[in-house]
Amino acid sequence: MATYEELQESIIAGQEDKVKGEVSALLERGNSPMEIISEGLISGMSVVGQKMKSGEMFIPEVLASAKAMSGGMELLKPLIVAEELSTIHTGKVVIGTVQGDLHSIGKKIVSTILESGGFTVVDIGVDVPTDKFIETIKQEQPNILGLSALLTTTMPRMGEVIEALKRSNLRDKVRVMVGGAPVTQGFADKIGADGYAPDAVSAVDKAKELLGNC
Ligand code: B1M
Repeated sequence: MATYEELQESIIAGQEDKVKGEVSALLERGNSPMEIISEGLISGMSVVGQKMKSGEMFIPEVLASAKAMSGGMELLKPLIVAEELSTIHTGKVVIGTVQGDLHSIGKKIVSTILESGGFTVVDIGVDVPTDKFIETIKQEQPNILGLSALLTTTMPRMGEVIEALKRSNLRDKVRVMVGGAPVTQGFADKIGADGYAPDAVSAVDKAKELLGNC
């Protein structure tokens, strides 16, 4: 019988097949998809982060953990969207990780939970140049632009995107929400973002709040 501790261990060990088996077993036992994500997948990944920082884990091992996490998410994503999808169309979000930053996992989780909250999400990936954000906003005309960054070196790109929005006369057409492990409310305020969310669940609340201000 799988436990959250075992699932965390399998994420840390980068064992995708085991992760999938444990996610399936936890689902069969009636655990909720959201709880499996937070108590198993994200908790496991935060241990990976600590081990990466302390030099106990290296890039190839971290990549295996990331792949194992994505494997688990593949099983959970359709369930979350089917289980919690609101029937009310709430708005459109364009989301991406800023240029120079390849971290995709948190952004993908935020996208999934936003979809489950009834938002239409256009995920334009990682390492997204500022011009590409501007071009996509012109094409998609979203209510909200979501920017993710996991590196202290790429966080300043968020401010650059906001400046580019101003230059393109788009700043008053879209609300900007920022997030990612190193991002704070103070940083969001400093660069002139409209909202900050520390995790995926609060990202949905913040997006709904921002939509109310559109
Ligand atoms: Co990287 N990495 N990494 N990494 N990596 C971190 C971020 C780091 C903190 C690890 C550490 O040292 N402890 C560190 C950054 C240090 C810093 O900047 N101060 C780091 C580093 C240094 C690097 C490299 C430079 C390492 C190197 O090459 N020497 C390199 C950079 C590559 C690049 O981007 N150019 C690198 C590479 C990688 C991998 C490719 C190996 C892999 C990414 C794989 C992938 O994403 N496909 C990786 C990983 C996996 C991590 C850690 C271990 C885990 C990140 C993660 O997925 N967390 C990470 C350590 C950590 O964060 N503890 C680390 C799980 C995820 C669910 O959480 O992404 O925070 P998170 O998302 C959350 C919230 O932040 C929030 O909601 C999400 C869900 O709750 N959120 C938003 C995120 N985006 C949001 C947007 C919103 C709202 C909320 O609104 C729009």
